[in-house]
Amino acid sequence: MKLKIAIQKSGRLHDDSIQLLNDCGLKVRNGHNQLKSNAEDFPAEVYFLRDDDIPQYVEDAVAHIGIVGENVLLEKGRAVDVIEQLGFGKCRLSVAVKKEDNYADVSFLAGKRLATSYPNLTQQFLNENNITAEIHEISGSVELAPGIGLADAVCDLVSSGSTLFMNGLVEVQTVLKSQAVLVKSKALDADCQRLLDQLLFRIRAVKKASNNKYVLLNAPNNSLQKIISLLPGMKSPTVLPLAQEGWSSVHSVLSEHEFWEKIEQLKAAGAQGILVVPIEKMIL
Ligand code: PRT
Ligand code: ZN
Repeated sequence: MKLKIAIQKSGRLHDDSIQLLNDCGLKVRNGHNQLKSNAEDFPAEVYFLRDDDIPQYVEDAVAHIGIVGENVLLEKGRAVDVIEQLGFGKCRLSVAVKKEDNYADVSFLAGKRLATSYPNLTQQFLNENNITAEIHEISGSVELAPGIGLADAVCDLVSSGSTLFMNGLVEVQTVLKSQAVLVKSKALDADCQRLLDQLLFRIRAVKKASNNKYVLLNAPNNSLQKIISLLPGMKSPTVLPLAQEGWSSVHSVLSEHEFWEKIEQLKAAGAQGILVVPIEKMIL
């Protein structure tokens, strides 16, 4: 009995997918020249596929679970369950027009030709806005379409925005925000579900750790209370006396989003020698 996991064979999600599985203790050999590979140290088999095919493999339970972008998942409309957002592969599906166009609102798109690799999501967006426009489905280099007269606008994936910029386009409307997600087949038997639960426990511990930092600092004892109040820690901070009289070492965990603000406050409260260390796994 093995948990069958579908990931992208090559492309933008491949490395992060392999990394996540490795961080969860599933050693997976790189699959550039193979269709599947056995994981070491966990009863799992990894399938390397085009990302477009992953939703269907999971719907059909050929793969029990998969890692795929929400953009692909929603475009394909397959019946699978999303179980976890994975925090990588972040991008947005956006409408972009030529920079010289006077775009005021979505009504600009009425009667225009829109090039996209996401015809379903684009059509849905147009419907929601009561706009009738022509959709030209193209599979790659969508951003070139307006420049060669194939379309008036595009609906394409954007991350940094530099591809649009280089092609004289400006992003005017976000259709969807996307990131990689873990999906599962609706038809998992009890054995698969048990393996999935084990893997999910590990994924959550890895995710939690990557959102947190371990912080060590030195504090003068007279500002210890103030510093402790700034650091919640998992239960409460660890405080150890330093060899030097009147000083303590304080250890705690800080979440990524409050990190910089707290560091400023800690310095202002008299903390010195602040060390910040990555956490590998975090189990609460
Ligand atoms: O071969 P296969 O079919 O598996 O791969 P693919 O070529 O279809 O997909 P791939 O590897 O390009 O992307 C896989 C997934 O990564 C996408 O489905 C998204 O979920 C996610 N992702 C995140 C992105 C981007 N960011 C992204 N920037 N996918 C594509 N892009 C492209 C975009 O299409 C445009 O051409 O990058 C360009 C824009 O990037 P910026 O940084 O210039 O804005
Ligand atoms: Zn693809």
